[in-house]
Amino acid sequence: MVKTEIHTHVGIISLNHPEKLNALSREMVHDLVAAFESFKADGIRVIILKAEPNKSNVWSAGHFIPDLPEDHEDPLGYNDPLEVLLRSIQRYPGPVLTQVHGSVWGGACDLIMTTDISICDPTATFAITPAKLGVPYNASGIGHFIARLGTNQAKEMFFTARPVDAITAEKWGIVNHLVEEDQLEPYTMEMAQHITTLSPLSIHVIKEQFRILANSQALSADVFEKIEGLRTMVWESKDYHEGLKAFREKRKPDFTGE
Ligand code: YXS
Repeated sequence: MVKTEIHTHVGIISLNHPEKLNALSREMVHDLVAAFESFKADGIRVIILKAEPNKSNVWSAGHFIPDLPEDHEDPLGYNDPLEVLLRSIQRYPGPVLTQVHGSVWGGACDLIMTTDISICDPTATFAITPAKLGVPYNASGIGHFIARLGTNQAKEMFFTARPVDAITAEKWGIVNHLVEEDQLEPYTMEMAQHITTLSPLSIHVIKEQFRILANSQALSADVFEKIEGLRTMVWESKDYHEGLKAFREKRKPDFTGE
């Protein structure tokens, strides 16, 4: 479900499941994590993550919704495949760049927030959608958005679940650069190749410090348990089941807040 290529010290990973709009299924995430591991073993210094085109012009549709559990289980727990992928991006010893053409949804938007540098073209949009499905988003994920955007914009994205267009995404800092469609690939590759000429050890250690500093806000056990209690209430709710059922039945959900 992914394609990989290597150009000297740059590794390219492309999401490649057009039939399901590159939704992040268990299988796709497994292949992605394996690609990161293999690039790490080969000493690849910079990774570009991109997506093969599809008819809907979707970069990724986010979590593969049929994988979300319906049996009283945390849908975004520590061992959820997407969470495992986000940690492998954060711990990759070199920068992970995303090259975005098309719309980005839900968990894939969290993935963009977790990568190191993002570049998009005017077709890109970004939406974070738990409120459309009744999903209790997790604290680490909300933290990724606050870190990248600040609280005001992060709240707007979560509370409206509306796609943010490419111009706004650049203004808000979701992406570092918005470039013309025909420049997306060369611009991203030039930046990646430039980074490979710099000290990989220095960059690795700086990236690790960014990761540690971003997680340096300690939560007390009490606060952590409170957050988990609140989230449990949501995934055990009627709304969560209604959100998943409505997706299966291809209709709008009818949420009651129960
Ligand atoms: O009916 P078939 O078999 O052809 O499959 C359809 C869709 O069911 C499938 N598909 C997905 N399958 C699993 N998980 C998904 N997230 C997903 N999205 C799409 O792909 C086939 C083509 O989709 P279709 O016919 O709807 O294409 P379209 O061009 O009419 O519409 C494109 C979209 C992206 C607007 C539409 O597919 C859509 O709204 N997809 C869901 C986007 C979304 O809300 N993603 C969030 C996933 S949940 C998640 O990431 C977190 C848990 S959270 O929400 O908390 O952030």
